[in-house]
Amino acid sequence: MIYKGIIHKYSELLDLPAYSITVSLNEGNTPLIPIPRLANELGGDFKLFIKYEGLNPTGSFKDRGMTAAISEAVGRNVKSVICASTGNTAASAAAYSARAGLKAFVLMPAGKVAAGKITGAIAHQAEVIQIDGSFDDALELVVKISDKHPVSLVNSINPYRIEGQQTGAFEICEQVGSAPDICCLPVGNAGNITSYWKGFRRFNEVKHTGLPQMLGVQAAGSAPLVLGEPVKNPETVATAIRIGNPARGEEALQAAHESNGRIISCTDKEILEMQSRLAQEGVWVEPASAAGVAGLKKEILLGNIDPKDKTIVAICTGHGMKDPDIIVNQAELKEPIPVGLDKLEEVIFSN
Ligand code: AN7
Repeated sequence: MIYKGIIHKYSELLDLPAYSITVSLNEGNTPLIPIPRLANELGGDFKLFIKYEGLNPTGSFKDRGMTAAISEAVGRNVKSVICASTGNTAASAAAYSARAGLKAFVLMPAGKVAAGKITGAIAHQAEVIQIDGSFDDALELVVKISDKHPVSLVNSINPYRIEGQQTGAFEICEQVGSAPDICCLPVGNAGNITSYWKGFRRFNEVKHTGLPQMLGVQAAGSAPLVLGEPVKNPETVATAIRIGNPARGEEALQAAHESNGRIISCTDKEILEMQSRLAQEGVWVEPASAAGVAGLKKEILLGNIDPKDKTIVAICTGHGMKDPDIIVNQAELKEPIPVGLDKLEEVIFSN
């Protein structure tokens, strides 16, 4: 059977209005990659997998929810959509809007969006509006303007974003053969953890696949759900999750509570170290995407999680190519060498 995206595959499990008109880029169907060496390093005797969501059409997990939100909007004869974004939502909204012939307006915090994301939004000809403020400021603005004017909001406050996003959980249950014991993932605006928990429960109702513990991980400089209050000036190198007042924060806390899981934070250093560690397994993810695995490592080392005999799935939400600068700025690229075998031999074999 030809794969045609998550709405086509999971239509019976998704609560989308009948008037929706599917707009798809064949999103979803992402690989579950075993990472046995890292599991060994963390004590062994357990199975660790990465759900590599960076392999979605626009390079992030956002495409699952966006296909649903745009399909609903098109069915309602909407002409324009709007979102606030730390970057990935904007790139996804831009691509799906382009495909549907809609106008997309995307608001982003100036100077705080990774290059591959803002470039994606521009490439798909969204109207890119940078603001002198945070993601949280941008979200407040787009909520207000979409209440007042005929422009549809496609942030994860939009319930169809959550519907589509659940399919990540469905796929994991099918790929593993059951729900994993633990599912860890980064948390920013908290749409993803809300969706995964909903998706695992939905799949369990229908297919009796069981339920995982949810481990949500925020960046330490932007960890409102760990601190128990909004963060006014969130800061982190993981700009995707530089969010101080998550729209679905309550639901994220509920997911952690109901699943007997937790929401914790990791420092930027821990996040970047894990990004590098995963790259050494051939899996290049953007910094925010490494936060889930960094949090898992932390919990195992602290003795808060005993991984023995467990199956653990880490959601890696975005591709490393989204944020080339983070790598380039940490690296030293050597000067070019003249064309010549002796020079090449010197570079390769002189040490
Ligand atoms: C790579 O694009 O909020 O907790 O505006 O890009 O569902 O917000 C992105 C969030 C994790 C957090 N990993 O997910 C946006 C945006 C990556 C992300 C998150 C984001 P949520």
